[in-house]
Amino acid sequence: MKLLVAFSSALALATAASIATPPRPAKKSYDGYKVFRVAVGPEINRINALVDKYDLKTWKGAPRAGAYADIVVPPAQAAAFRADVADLEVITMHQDLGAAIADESSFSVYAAGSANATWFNSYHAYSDHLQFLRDLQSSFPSQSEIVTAGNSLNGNPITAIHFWGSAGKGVKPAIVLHGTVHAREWISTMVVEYLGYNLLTNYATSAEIKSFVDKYDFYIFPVVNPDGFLYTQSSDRLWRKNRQSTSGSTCIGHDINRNWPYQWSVTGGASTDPCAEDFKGRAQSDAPETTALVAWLKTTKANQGLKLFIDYHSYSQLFMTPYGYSCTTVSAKNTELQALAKGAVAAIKATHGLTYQYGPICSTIYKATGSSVDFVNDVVGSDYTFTTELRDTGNNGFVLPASQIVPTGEETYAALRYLLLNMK
Ligand code: 0X9
Ligand code: ZN
Repeated sequence: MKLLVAFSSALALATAASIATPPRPAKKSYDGYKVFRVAVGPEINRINALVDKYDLKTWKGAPRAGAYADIVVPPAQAAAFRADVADLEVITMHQDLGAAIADESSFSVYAAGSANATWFNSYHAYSDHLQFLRDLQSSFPSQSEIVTAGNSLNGNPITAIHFWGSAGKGVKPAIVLHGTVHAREWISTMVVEYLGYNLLTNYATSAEIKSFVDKYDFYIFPVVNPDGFLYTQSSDRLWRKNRQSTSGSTCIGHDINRNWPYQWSVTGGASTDPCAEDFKGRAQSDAPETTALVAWLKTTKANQGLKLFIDYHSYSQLFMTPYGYSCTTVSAKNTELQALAKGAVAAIKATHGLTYQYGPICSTIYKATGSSVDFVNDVVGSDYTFTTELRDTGNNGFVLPASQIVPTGEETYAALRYLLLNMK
């Protein structure tokens, strides 16, 4: 009865609020949209011309010769585009992107107080992610706390669960796992939560996990770009950046993974166009999310040391090391980092048989300036720094079926476990 009362007054409030608030623009429909993967060879200029002609979005940066271009095509242009690339190797990643999004967005209802493994059977609303973290924390009240690294532009707290082992809070070096920098990379949210959940809930029963949590303090940030993530759920599933405006432009969003204050001015690894998906911002660290995380990481490092930082993204199945800003400069401990990355991808393969490639960001994926990894490696000074691109390699891309959350979590844990066992 109490529940019913609470529900109906919440409904009354919601109704009142909806009368007072102007109508929100409808969520962007991707019904009938196709996603084509085109193998780009010497035809690079032709592919670029088609992207311009039909004003198409690409999922993994601008098309490059020798790589696949994953291209989103609205229904009205699909037949013409397909005919234009009829002589090339083309895979249809999504026959109907809207249908895949609808399927993925059937979130299961989360009842507060029920943080258990069924959480990982579907994707979830942002408010439920916060509730799940609070519930997990209250299941381990003497061993964990909720922390925030500061607020996003729109005032959403950048939230983590922090947990520790037998030595108590804040005395061991930190391990920071960081997801959903890019709003549409939903698998990274779930996987970062999976890693935290696995470590915390198995502490009492697994001697190995106890040894990890006794050795390090874990800070698990499933969503470092909450404004963007909320926007993917309210308005456009494929939004990538934060929700910041730029004077002189009507385009919204700065790419947080091009905004970190280190080697930010290097050219060729980010865009200066506010409308681009990889817009670097007008100045380094001008995104509030970057500023907050920079300060928090520096403080955490000063207080307790920083052993390991991993920034989780999707998709492409890559396990990468510094640097993004240069393809010729390598980290001082590159040999050791490559050996660890090699072991991590072997551990991934041993879990469900999937192949991940590894290597420095710039030579493995593309040049990216102002990325978190370069900053954390060189400026904050983490002992070990990695970033991954999770599943898949191009069947589903950003819209990965919920049935893959648990297996992706399992193989990603295997990689983390390898690092925890082998870092010096
Ligand atoms: O462009 C990026 O920031 C990364 N690819 S993504 O599709 N996830 O946006 C690649 C840059 C490498 N850096 C990290 N993965 N952190
Ligand atoms: Zn990303």
